Amino acid sequence: APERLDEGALLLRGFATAQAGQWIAEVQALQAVSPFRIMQVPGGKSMSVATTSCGAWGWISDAGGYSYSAVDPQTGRPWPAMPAFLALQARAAAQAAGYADFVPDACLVNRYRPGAKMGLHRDQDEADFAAPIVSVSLGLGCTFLWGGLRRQDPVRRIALVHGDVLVWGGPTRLVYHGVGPLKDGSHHLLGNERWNLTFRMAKAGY
Ligand code: MD3
Ligand code: FE
Repeated sequence: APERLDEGALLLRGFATAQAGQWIAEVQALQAVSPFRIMQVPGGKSMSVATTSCGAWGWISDAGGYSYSAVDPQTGRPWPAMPAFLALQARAAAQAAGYADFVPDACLVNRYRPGAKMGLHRDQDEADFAAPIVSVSLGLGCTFLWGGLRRQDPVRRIALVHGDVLVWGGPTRLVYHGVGPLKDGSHHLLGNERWNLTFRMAKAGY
């Protein structure tokens, strides 16, 4: 049964474990077309996490800021379409958390190697905050940092492992969150990496 973390935030432990092989194969196929790359953030620094996307819209960052783009700036081509398996699984996870009819138009994939981290931030580049975000963890576990609606709010630490799926919506959709530095380790499917997929409604209405 989903674990309720807060109003609108549910943790589905192990939701992706049984079919992890297919999750990983889908990401491998995607990154063969639109490879993982390190983006620059406004201010000029590089992210420590490598990213790619699939679906109608992909998340990008450059010196000018964050946005969603229909074209992969590295290939000059549209992002790969969202595989049916991924769209279906994201929809099923949202459904299990109480959000019916989730049809994501973007899936951002983050690749962490030891030391990679993600600082506290909010996801606010999407058009419609009524839609939830579904996040899937694969490979090495991590410490997920979960704050509040204000940057200075206290931060909870939640251990996420391979196969865990989080669904964020409602009052928690705009919380500050991040990921602590990845510890070195060895996962039987992904070696020293952690992959995170976040399914979003970037543009379409919900
Ligand atoms: C809560 N990714 O890609 S996933 C991101 O593990 C991102 O790679 C992290 O934060 C990762 O933007 C955390 C969990 C997550 C994702 C999006 C959220 C939690 C969220 C959006 C709103 C609230
Ligand atoms: Fe985020």
